[in-house]
Amino acid sequence: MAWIDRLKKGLSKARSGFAGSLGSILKAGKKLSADQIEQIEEILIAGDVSAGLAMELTESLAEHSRKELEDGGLMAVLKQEILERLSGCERGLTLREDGQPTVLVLTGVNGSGKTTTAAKIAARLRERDPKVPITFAAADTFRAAAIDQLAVWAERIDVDLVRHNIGADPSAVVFDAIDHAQRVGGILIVDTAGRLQTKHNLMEELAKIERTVKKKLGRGSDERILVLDATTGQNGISQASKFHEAIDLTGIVITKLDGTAKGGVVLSIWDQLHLPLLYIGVGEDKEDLHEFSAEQFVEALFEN
Ligand SMILES: Nc1nc2c(ncn2[C@@H]2O[C@H](COP(=O)(O)OP(=O)(O)O)[C@@H](O)[C@H]2O)c(=O)[nH]1
Ligand SMILES: [Mg+2]
Repeated sequence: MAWIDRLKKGLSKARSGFAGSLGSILKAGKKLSADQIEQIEEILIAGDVSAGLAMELTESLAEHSRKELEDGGLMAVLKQEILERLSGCERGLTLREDGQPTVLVLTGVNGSGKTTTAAKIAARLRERDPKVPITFAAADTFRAAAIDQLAVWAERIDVDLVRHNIGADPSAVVFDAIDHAQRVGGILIVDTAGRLQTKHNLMEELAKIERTVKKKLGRGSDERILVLDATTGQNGISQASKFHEAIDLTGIVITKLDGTAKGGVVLSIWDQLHLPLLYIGVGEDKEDLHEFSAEQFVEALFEN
């Protein structure tokens, strides 16, 4: 299935929920009543669009609705506004070209989709260049199942895996994984743990991983990516701020957009944090992750 079709399928809940509610008010380009204007703002906020941005979008629609518009004119205004708001948020993954290994660190709370995303990114990179060596570092040493899950993916996609035993220091895994990546070259993807409270604070653990990268390579990791579950909405945004404060994130992956009737989190993240959206996930298959395109997103979200 082509990506645009997967995306449309993945966004079907959001399309009939959030986007559908907006569409039914905005259709036909009629002038908006005060009630409808209020309703639009409520739908945007309920759809995980942050309050300030919802107000701005609503004001713009109200202003346009006072003008003479063709059928569907307001819908076009909304799409255009959203595209403008998302401008700058697309960015491709940083891949080094100086012969040193590229280091990507995936972070996020438990269950957000880190391990699956590590696998999907590896599969995407493989597709792009089948010859590039890829290594996984199993730095979620908290549960044996977490290491095994990554091992299964490593075998399926045919990438190298550096693992230690359960309970090992995640930084020690990263240390060895960098050694390996320096030997074979290519890309190192570090899968980390997500539990927030244990004997070691997660943020300290992530900071230590970063120090290990710096010590080994004389520079930081190339990407520190937050993997965010779209169904956590505004809560996810405050999570993102915490991770950002702790480890200076470089980008975001939003997963599980197929599981939400909203979708506004995509707008809110960029609006509030200005962190680029590298990929979005719309399902559990390895083909269900793709580089983010604002235009495709808006098209898939609002298509009738
Ligand atoms: N529906 C859906 N499920 C996803 C997506 N990404 C990950 N998952 C599922 O979310 C669950 C947790 O993922 P996992 O990668 O283990 O999360 P981790 O704890 O952050 O490593 C798994 O069942 C994944 O298959 C997505 O985009 N859509
Ligand atoms: Mg995991």
